[in-house]
Amino acid sequence: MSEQQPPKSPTSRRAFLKAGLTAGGAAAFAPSALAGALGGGDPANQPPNIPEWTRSLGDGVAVRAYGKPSKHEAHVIRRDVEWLTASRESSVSFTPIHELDGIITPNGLGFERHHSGIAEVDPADYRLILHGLVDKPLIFTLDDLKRLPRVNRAHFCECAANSGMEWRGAQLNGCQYTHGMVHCVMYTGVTLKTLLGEAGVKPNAKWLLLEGGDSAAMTRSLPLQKALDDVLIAYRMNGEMLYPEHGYPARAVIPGWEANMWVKWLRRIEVGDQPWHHREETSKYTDLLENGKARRFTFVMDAKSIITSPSPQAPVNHKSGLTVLSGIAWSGRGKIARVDVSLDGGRNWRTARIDGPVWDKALTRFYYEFDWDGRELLLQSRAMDETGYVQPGKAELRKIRGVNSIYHNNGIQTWYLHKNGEIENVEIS
Ligand SMILES: Nc1nc2c(c(=O)[nH]1)N[C@H]1C(S)=C(S)[C@@H](COP(=O)(O)O)O[C@H]1N2
Ligand SMILES: [Mo]
Repeated sequence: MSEQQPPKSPTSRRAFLKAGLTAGGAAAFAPSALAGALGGGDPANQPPNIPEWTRSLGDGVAVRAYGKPSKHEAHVIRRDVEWLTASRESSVSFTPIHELDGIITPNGLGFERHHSGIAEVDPADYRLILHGLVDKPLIFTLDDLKRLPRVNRAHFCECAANSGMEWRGAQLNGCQYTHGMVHCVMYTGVTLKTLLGEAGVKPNAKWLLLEGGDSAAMTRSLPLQKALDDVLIAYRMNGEMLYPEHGYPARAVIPGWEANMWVKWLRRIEVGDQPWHHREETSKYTDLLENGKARRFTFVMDAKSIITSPSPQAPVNHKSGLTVLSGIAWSGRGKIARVDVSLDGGRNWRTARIDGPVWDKALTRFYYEFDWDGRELLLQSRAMDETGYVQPGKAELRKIRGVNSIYHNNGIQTWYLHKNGEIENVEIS
């Protein structure tokens, strides 16, 4: 083992800190420089006292062979809505987006949507069949997939039903429920173009069928053009193998398109010359318009954004002063170009600060820091993508699409910030 620098002794470190702070002026020792901060906790663990955790030895390395968050973060979990299909036949959970920052969703927190529960696939028995209008039908093992050239890409995955309960008006008090059917993960896998290249696609091929290995045998039709553009067959998420609930050992990643097409536990790809007919309950995701007609082939997820904090589950816990507003924006048509924020229900807009990577068809993080005077506010965010598309207001959206839809609601969300810091889901006209 190589020699490491000995850790600085607590005394010298404390002396250093003290020197640093005094240099900044005595005021640095005030409980908090930020007006209105409430603090809290147990004074026995706070300066100048020595806290409990400094007095005794902690766990060694062997105790946590696989790490997990602090016990104080145990509330940061996926949640479901009881009246909403929480059965084994059809279930959905929501990402706690109000508790996350940056753009990557941790592997244990991404929303789940299953039509027949989680298939527990044995990787040794995993096979992916590629057949139909190809020169050479092929069967890939998981090891075969791993031997082909790999790519790494972060993309958001949004269920078309995200925000669906809000079409008719403000319903659910928390962005986990109104907007939590989205996650953003760094996938590792092989491009579908590479797989199709191995098999050789016949000239009359136009559509692909993707089929899952769960008992729903979920199938979706995918245009060949999209398949050759940017679709991945992914087996890793954020560096780890896919988790079972996200399709272990392999799933389709269809960047920017509705999550229903991202077939999990992918077992078969058939190449054909037209779209297939699908069963209503798994794969139709059709939008009903006011006149009873339906929108078909609404694959792309339009630009959308949401303020994740403050939000109903993440209230403001100071009375006034410096306040950080933060949220996520995304577009199925490319990169996010700009995000605007309003504090007065859309009368005035200011440009938010984007921080972190701005990637194609991925979540993008924005911030807006402001000095809150303690008065009631109506918070909104509005995303713009690189095609020039601007996220519409809910009224604007209903004018075109009516209120019969469940899917593809990308309207602007309003949060009502009360004087006591609490936030409410509201709609304003
Ligand atoms: N095989 C299979 N793939 C599936 C589904 C399913 O039930 N079975 N659900 C789809 C739907 S409707 C959504 S929203 C996404 C959810 O992906 P996630 O569970 O990884 O978040 O998976 C899609 N792929
Ligand atoms: Mo979905």
